[in-house]
Amino acid sequence: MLKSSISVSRTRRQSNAMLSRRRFLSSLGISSFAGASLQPPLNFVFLLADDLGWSDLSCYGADLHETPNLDAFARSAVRFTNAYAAAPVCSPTRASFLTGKYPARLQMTTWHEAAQTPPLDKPVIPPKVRDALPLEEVTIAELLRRRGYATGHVGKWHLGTATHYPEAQGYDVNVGGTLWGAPQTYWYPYTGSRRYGGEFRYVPGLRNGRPGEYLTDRLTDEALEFVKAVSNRPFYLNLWFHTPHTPIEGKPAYVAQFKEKLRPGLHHTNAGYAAMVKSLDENVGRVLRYLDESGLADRTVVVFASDNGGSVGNFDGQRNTTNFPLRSGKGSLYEGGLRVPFMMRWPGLSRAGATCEEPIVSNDLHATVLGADLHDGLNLQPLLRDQVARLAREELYFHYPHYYETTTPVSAIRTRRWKLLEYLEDNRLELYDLPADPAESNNVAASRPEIANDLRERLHKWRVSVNAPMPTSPKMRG
Ligand SMILES: [Ca+2]
Repeated sequence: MLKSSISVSRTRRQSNAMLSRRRFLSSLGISSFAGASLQPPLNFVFLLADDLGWSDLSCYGADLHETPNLDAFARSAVRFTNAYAAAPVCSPTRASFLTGKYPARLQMTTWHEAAQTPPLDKPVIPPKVRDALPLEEVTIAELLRRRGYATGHVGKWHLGTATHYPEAQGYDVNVGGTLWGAPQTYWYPYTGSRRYGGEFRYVPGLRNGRPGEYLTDRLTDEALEFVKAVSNRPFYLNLWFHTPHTPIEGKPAYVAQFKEKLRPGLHHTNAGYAAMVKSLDENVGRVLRYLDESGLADRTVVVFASDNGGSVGNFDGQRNTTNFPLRSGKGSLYEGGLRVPFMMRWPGLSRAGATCEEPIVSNDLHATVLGADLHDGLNLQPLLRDQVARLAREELYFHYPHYYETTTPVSAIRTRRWKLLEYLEDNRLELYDLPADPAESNNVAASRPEIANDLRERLHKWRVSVNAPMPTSPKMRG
């Protein structure tokens, strides 16, 4: 898996040997790991927010926002403080959650709409990359369905056009999953055009609604209907909210509530965004309450996460959010673009109210559900049991060879202490001592060249090993 330049302990070598055996058996279609983690079968509920920033929840330090249900969930779950999205934008992180692979290995490094149309007027030309998750990739849904699970997807998908919708990737049920990364509007009937380009957008499966109905509420209604219909057997549900992605449209009463609360000195200043976060929180609360009241909570794993850092761009003239104290936001490989809320509650395994500082990445979810290290992901179950345990992994890698309003093409490597960014227009390096400088404000690449060079070498080796798509020079055009 992730090769480390640091020598591995005997225990790690043994665990790697076990891993190889598992991989070998799994390549034969034999699962040596099915028994321990899935007997009796646990249900899985994966709640994913869209563009929710690292400090957008009260339990992660938000000041304006109010998230009592997610804060209560944190007290019943393990809360990760160094959890990373594999990419700073939507589609690649979603692909990494489902497959356990780095987006660079999947050749899916930017979102669906941007993948095939790189700009040609920049210092380097970003690569054309895959705009859909290949059907031959094995998703969590496909693996669990083979084990008899009912599988459902509700909400944002953004992993390809109709031939690559959830139904083609192992989900029995798909409500609302399409090629689009954002709804036209959060208000019923959720249709229209122009806001995100010319095409007419809608949310399939939600036609029979009521005027005044709000998308975040409706998706939860649909998710609970799915659970009620299938809970006599093991089930796996994705409830992938659009919230709080643009358009920034909160319920008016909540917007008014947060406008009242605004005062000088707050980091979060967008009442509409705060209203959307409140709706997200309420709906997570509805799901958790249903699991409690129906008796399912004791045999249901619940994961809450976001797909990339908070958006620091503007909508209707107002900044969406801040990832304070982290630098930058969505699109960037600084911490604000990558670090996300991530909480997991595993009955019989996780310690309620614990905090875990070990760096983890979205790739790890796939391995964790299976209970075995696989592809680019590690099984996090040992961390749920013991929050000061360490994973047998010395570094995480990120690769975004594209432009965004917050970045130029860039790759990064993060060890427990250091983070190196290599900007691909001119190969310039930035090195940060993360524990001492979590805001990435003091670039020490020039004063610590030995660290910078070692990390650059490891980053380059990794890029070659996964065949990472790279930008090209305009001189090479044509
Ligand atoms: Ca997103």
